[in-house]
Amino acid sequence: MSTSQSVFPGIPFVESPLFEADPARSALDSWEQDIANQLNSRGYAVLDFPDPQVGERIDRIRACLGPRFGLAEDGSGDKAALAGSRVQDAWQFDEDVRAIATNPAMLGLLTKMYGRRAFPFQTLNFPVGTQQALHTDSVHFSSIPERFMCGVWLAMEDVGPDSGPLTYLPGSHRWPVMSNVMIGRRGWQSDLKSAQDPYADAWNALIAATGLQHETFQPRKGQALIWCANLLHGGTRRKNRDLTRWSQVTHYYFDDCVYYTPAFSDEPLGRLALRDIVDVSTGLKVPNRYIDETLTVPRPPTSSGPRWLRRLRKRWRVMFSEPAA
Ligand SMILES: O=C(O)CCC(=O)C(=O)O
Ligand SMILES: [Fe+2]
Repeated sequence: MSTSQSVFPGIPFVESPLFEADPARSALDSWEQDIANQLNSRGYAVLDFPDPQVGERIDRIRACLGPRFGLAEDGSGDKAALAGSRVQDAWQFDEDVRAIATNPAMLGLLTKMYGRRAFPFQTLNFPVGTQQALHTDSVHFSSIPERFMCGVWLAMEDVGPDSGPLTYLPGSHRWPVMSNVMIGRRGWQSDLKSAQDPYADAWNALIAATGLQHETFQPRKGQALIWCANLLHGGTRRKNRDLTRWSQVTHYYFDDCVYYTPAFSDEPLGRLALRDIVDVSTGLKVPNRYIDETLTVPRPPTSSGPRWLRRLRKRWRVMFSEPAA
């Protein structure tokens, strides 16, 4: 075990304040050291996806998913109409999506980088640029302890400047993790179009104050980028809407954490919008755990269903969720 992990088991190895001085770094091979240094200093790392068959897998995935987006076998079709398109969790029916998400070299690498076992819990396949506003994945997929989450973005074709490449702010991963507490907002049972919306003003203020500059990722097919949970990133404008920008994003969590969505939580009051997480590698649910205890925190009820059920839920809400007087 590294010094950093024995002193700070609740901080990912590559994000630890002890990272630079940690003798455990010398136990990493040079590929791992390079990636660890990139993650630590910039909040992302670029690498060739560690699978010799990745090119063929990509071709098969595009052939399988293309028709869902109205694209013909030769790739022709109305790309402009694909704004916002994605397939979530195609790993459930596509063996190649699953193989990329569960790539053993990637799992081994992430496990070393974070100091806990990594597991994939979600895949997203995009046929075109997302144009998604700048955000951190932390506000979608938070954890306690914080930062035990990362994304791996795989280029499923060469990406040029006009198809809306991925963008990010190197160094922004070192900012405090955005929370409702910081921006003075109540989250529990709030209604939002997107879990990232409440934090946009705060991120914009940080960008203006720090002057951090955007970079874009214009990779070759088969290159990948790992981003830390708190790295600010998004999709740039699709300057040419006839271009595709096929990609797979796999989101990873790490063992023995609480997995929740901060936008719908009030952490100090113990109200956590817990996530039901499934490990893509095993297809099994992963329990929410804090140190050596499994959590059974009440969840926000939904407002659908018959009247008797809604009444029951309301009573349940009053019993478990109202602030103590
Ligand atoms: O591919 C992109 O443009 C961004 C995707 C993203 O932010 C995510 O999946 O977390
Ligand atoms: Fe993201």
